[in-house]
Amino acid sequence: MRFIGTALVSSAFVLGACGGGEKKPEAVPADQAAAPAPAAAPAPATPGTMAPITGKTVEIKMVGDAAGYRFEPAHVDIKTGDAVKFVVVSMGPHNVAFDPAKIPADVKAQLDANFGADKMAELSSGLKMNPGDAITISFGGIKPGTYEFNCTPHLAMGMKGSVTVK
Ligand SMILES: [Cu+2]
Repeated sequence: MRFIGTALVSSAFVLGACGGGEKKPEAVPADQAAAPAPAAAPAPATPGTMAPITGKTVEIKMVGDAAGYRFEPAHVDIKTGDAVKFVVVSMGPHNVAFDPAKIPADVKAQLDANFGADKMAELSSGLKMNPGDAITISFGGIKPGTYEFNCTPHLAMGMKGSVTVK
């Protein structure tokens, strides 16, 4: 009769050996959970967006006659935010084009955008044929400097001008 007790004790040790597989989810540290994504810095004026005209608009005539082809006046002084309106008077087609090689890198994109709907190529307007047709270029967002322009069809005949932004 004394062997019965030994058999019961042996079988009890089989249980309880497993149960280590369960993993607790790692706790998220409180400072990480609460911190929002860093706010984006305020965007600079979007490249490609025309800067509005906030000042005056000065007029330059585009003329062709017996004396030749020219902008009248061939030079104007303006301020940042002013605009220049180029108006066909005679002997079109005329246009307004800045030489990309002569425009500072930090001016180019904004000046290009400032052609607005008149832009046909980089820093260049479309051709205007008839008296009264006009191209208005905003100088909003353009830093002080002198910017030379020309009329593409009449460049070889000396139709050039410049704008100084003060
Ligand atoms: Cu011209």
